[in-house]
Amino acid sequence: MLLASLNPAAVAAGADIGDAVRIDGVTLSRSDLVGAATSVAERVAGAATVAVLARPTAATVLAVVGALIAGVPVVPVPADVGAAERRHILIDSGAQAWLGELPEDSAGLPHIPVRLHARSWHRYAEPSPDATALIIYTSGTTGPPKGVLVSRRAIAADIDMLAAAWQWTAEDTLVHGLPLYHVHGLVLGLLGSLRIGNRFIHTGKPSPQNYAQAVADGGSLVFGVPTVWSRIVADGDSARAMAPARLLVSGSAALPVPVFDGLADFSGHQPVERYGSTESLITLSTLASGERRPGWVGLPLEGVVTKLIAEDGTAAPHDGETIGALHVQSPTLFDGYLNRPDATAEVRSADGWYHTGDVAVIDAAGMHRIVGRESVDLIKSGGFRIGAGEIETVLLAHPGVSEVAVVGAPDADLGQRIVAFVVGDASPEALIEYVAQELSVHKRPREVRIVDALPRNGMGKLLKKQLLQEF
Ligand code: MCA
Ligand code: AMP
Repeated sequence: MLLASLNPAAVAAGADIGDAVRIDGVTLSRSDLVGAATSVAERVAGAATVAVLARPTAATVLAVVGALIAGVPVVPVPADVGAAERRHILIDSGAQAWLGELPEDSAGLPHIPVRLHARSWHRYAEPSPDATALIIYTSGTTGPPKGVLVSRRAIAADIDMLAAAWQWTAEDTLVHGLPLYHVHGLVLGLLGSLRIGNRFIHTGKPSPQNYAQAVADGGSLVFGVPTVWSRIVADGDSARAMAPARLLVSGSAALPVPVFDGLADFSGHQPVERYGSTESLITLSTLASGERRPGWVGLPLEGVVTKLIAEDGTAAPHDGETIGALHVQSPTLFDGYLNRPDATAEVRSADGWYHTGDVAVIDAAGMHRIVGRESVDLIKSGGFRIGAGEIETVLLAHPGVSEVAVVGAPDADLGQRIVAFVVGDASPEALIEYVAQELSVHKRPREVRIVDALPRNGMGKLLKKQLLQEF
């Protein structure tokens, strides 16, 4: 069973350990979760796909769990989504209704509300492990985001692999304040807790103070993106407040070495770092019982195989120095991009290898270090994956823009920050707001530079590396 701790028979027999989920001021026991989510399942059963506006609330938790009980694929929609991106996600996914919260603009879809106090004790058969659990939209280098088909089998396998690597058990209390529309917060944080059976605390905003409070409340397994950890270290007191936790885990982007060292100094815990993607789920991690090496993301999880392909197409040696393109094989791989067999074929080979787009080195002991991305057009900002192309397309539709180039500039807080170089006569503030309104708030450029011309080569191709040299 995917959400093993919500087994109705066990819950009815009293395996209810009190507060299973704490989120947005609401506390749900396992019995509350099973009863209310099964009531959601009754209202949603039979739908082909539903969209969930994934704000960190109890309604979102019940919507996702209810749809999973009924075997209906969920499209988590970013809480801060703008008009154009919402339109794209709804049309591309074919979502038939909004389940849970209704956004300001429902785009004409029917609404299935979630009632926190409704209860049903109907027993649903467990859907096939091959069934799609989630369709998660994620950015490529160009074009609008693609819907990644994530199966129930992949989710279950990933959580089990991570439980072994992190010694994660029902005795833990997992803490995070991340979005519930991406793998990190939703699959690992929420669904992981509901599979393993540990308590789950969502902190709301992932501020250093909220993390410190959640650990004081018993948090033992703490998840964050590097920006969250970096702010905790900068705060000092909050970093010291991590001491009673069992394991601090960082992922979604590279954890800077000074942040690793700061956490170790203040809290006494060297963080575990792990690596993955929406398409592959988490495939590499350092171990609760093993070496944690600053700047390195660890070993393949049980069942994962990796290979490094050098520029000449041969296998790169595992000498800790030779750089190659990272490919992974894993029971956790996605089932393709929805409606995009072309894009799927570009990254997934017939024999089951996923081409990650990341460049890495591997040492003789099998430890992996991520060196960077193959393309400058895939940006990671605050742990969010953002395509330069999608932002350029939107900005080009603005009447005040005639040419644009978007880059990810190095940023001490966000890892990379989005900077748009624009030829045109619009104000930077207006363009930033335009992207926030059309795509999503977290994709807005943090900086717009109005320039006379963009650097191009003789063929007219943009020279982004030249733009990046300005930083
Ligand atoms: C600013 N704000 C605006 C605007 N500008 N609101 C509307 N329109 C605008 N133009 C508001 C925001 O809504 C927010 O308000 C406040 O300003 C702060 O926004 P911002 O500066 O963007 O947020 P931040 O505090 O800098 O965010 C940092 C963060 C965030 C919390 C670390 O980047 C984050 O949550 N990152 C996690 C991403 C993640 O989970 N990635 C996992 C992908 P208010 O605060 O009032 O709402 S999965 C993955 O990568 C793989 C599988 C893996 O390995 O995990
Ligand atoms: P996403 O699809 O949003 O999950 O983003 C996946 C990408 O995030 C990967 O392909 C990497 O580029 C990056 N990433 C995730 N975890 C790490 C990590 N620990 N270190 C460096 N990059 C990471």
